[in-house]
Amino acid sequence: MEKSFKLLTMQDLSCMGQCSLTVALPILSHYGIETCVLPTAVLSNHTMFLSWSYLDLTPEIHNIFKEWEKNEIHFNAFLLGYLGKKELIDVAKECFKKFSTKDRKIFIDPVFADNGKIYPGFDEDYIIHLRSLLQYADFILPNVTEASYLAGVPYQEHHDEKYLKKIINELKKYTKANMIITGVEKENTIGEYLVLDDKEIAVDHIKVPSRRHGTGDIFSSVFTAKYLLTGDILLANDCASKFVIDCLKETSEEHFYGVEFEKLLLKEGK
Ligand code: PXL
Repeated sequence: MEKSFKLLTMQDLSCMGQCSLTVALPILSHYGIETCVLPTAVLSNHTMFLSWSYLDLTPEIHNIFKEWEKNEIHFNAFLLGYLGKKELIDVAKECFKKFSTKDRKIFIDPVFADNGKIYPGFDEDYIIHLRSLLQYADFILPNVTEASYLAGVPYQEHHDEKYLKKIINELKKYTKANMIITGVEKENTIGEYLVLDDKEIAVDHIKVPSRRHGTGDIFSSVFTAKYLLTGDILLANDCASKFVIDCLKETSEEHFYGVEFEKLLLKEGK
């Protein structure tokens, strides 16, 4: 990584709930990556709680862009997470166009669904729009549900190879990016399906019997950091999945809304 390497992460700021920016910022910084933020909205808490407040920051983003242009600011990498609003997909395209260095890397985690279901506030129109963003990515990091919806293949609980191949064939119509499909479940394992330039690899881990919100955000942050530091996709995937699994093991049952990742981050080397 060059000396003044800067990453921009664009996602919401949920004041409470251990997701999006409150996860990406500490993790990327831990790995020594200068992390700039483009907060798309401020929420009281994430949308898996019963209720939440939402302040849309899209109007302010236009002011931020004007100043960045004046100050000739550019970013070497971008990590996109939860956007939540169709207009922000166009804003992301504008952001890549105006503020990318020549050799920029773009990581897109198309956060909008999990466990076969779309999160509150998203619809088919959002997904159609999101497809048009995938062409900009070097890496996409959807979970199986998001990959299914983006591909237009009906979600099925059984994540067999035939189903995954169907999804991948459809996704290839929208992007040339490497794909890291997370949360691929088999009988006793959970893992990732990696679609790289020259090969496809299934990586399996022993299932941890707990689920929490925010694990996808942790995965994409560790993956991005490790890939930028090493250029090794398999290593980045192994580190990200191991970190998520270790965090889940450390998270107490009462901690229902997210993952207790902070103490583990202290122990994590570079
Ligand atoms: O963890 C993904 C995420 C990010 N941001 C918000 C969310 C969620 C998942 O529910 O609601 C606001």
